[in-house]
Amino acid sequence: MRPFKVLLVNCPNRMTRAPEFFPYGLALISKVLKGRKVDVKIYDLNLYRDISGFSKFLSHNFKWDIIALSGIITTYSIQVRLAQQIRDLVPGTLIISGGGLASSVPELLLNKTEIDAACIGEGEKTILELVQAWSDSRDISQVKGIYWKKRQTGEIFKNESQTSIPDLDIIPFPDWEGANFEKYLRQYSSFYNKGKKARKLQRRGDLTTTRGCPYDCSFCSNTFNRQSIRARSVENVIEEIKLLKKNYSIDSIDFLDEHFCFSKKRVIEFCEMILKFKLDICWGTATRTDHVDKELLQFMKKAGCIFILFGFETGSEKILDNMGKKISLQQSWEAFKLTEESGIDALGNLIIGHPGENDQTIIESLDFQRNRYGFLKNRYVEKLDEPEIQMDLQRRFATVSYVVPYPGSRLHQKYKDKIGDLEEFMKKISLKDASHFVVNLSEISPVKLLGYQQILSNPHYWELI
Ligand code: B12
Ligand code: SF4
Repeated sequence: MRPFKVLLVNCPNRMTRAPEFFPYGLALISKVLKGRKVDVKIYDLNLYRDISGFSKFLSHNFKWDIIALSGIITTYSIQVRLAQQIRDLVPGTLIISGGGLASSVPELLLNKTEIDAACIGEGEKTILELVQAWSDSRDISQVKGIYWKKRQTGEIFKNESQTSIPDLDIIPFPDWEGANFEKYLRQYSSFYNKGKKARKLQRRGDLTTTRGCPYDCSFCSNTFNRQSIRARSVENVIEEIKLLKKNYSIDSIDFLDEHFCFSKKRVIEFCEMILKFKLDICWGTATRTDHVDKELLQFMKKAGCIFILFGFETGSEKILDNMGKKISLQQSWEAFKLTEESGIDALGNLIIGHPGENDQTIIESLDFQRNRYGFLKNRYVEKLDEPEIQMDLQRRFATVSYVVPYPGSRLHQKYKDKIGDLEEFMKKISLKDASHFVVNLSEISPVKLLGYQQILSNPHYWELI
């Protein structure tokens, strides 16, 4: 009997920037399948960005039992197109989709595309159940964690939810080889906009150490769980880093967690292990401003941390509150100051256009930008003539985006009337990031909001007004 064959396709998520991120989630799916002796291939369309190349590939390689698309919320249009191509070229195959898009709009995907099943959330258990069912009896009605469609009638079914994996350490390390890790390292693994120190690093590995987040910010469309968080053991993470260093000579890591510092004790333990094993690695991560303090930051700095990405979001207390961020402006400021004073770059995004946003709240965000900029200028005062420092400062304030009510977020639920037709909305956000204005939820006119975005993201203007 020939082995069961699965093709995993990484869908392009944006065209405006190079494919900087290794498809970590898909590489995990590949690894668990290989563990069951499934014949797996990853076709990384995000890396190659060549749709006609994909159809050529399919016409020559058509014996797939399952073809699985993977992509975040911005891959709707591309998944529609790919699913049609697959159906035309390989009519008998089961087409499934997993990742952020499938988790957020499963019914739309099944209604409007040739996709047969949408997998919700964490995929390691679901994909194994699906493969097992499809190879045994071709009946997927008992597979947990999916929505699926009866092709003949178009009827859509929602199966029982999948249970989450309580112990993340049982998940194997990603299929680096199958997912072109070396190619990402050679071509795309700099920290593009993460500060001067970071840009010098050459071989960045991406990994996650937690899943989920215990908070519930209005705009967040978390693929795992909001309200709970699970973490890998520090030993398990260190093991992965050691392997990445040994096999791929990485010099840096981007921890893609949403809230890396949720437990101070765990982060300190992690830093101690990095030092104990002399891993000599630079790294950066993301966390909330209310979970860092001086002691923790000192540990992090010593262990090689060079930047932390905070979700500052706004300089307005009222908007922080509206977002349900559960953070005060004072906490944002303190986190920024303490982080910079510890020698770690405190990076962070602002989001404008949230419900309740008005001229006054924008001015408050401008003040927040100005204060942070002023603080940094004072710190770098002796080097301010250096063009690299100037550019670095400019870049650090450029990440001001618009709030987008992505499906899966509380904002999406609440503002369905403003969003209008879901499919049209999904097309509008396809391949775009949140620097693209799609719907106005604020009290400001769209034209003014577009202007405010320009002003807030460019320190040059602040001196003029
Ligand atoms: C790296 C990253 C990116 C990368 C690309 C990631 C990628 N792989 O394509 C970049 C920087 C491009 C990016 C951009 C954006 N991102 Co982003 N990003 C992340 C981040 C930090 C890490 C992703 C990751 O590796 N996760 C870890 C792995 C293990 O999880 P995973 O990839 O989701 O995979 C699991 C499941 O989804 C599932 N799965 C995945 N594929 C498949 C396939 C099959 C067949 C099956 C069965 C299962 C399955 O199983 C995997 C293992 O359990 C996450 C936050 C997070 N920590 O997850 C946000 C996140 C994915 N991003 C998000 C958002 C909103 C965006 C933006 C749209 C927002 C913005 N500010 O502009 C932009 C879009 C810009 C654009 N057009 O691309 C949301 C996702 C929303 C959604 N529902 O899809 C997240 C969850 C952040 C959040 N909390 O809101 N992002
Ligand atoms: S925005 Fe960040 S803190 Fe808020 S729910 Fe999402 S991941 Fe958690």
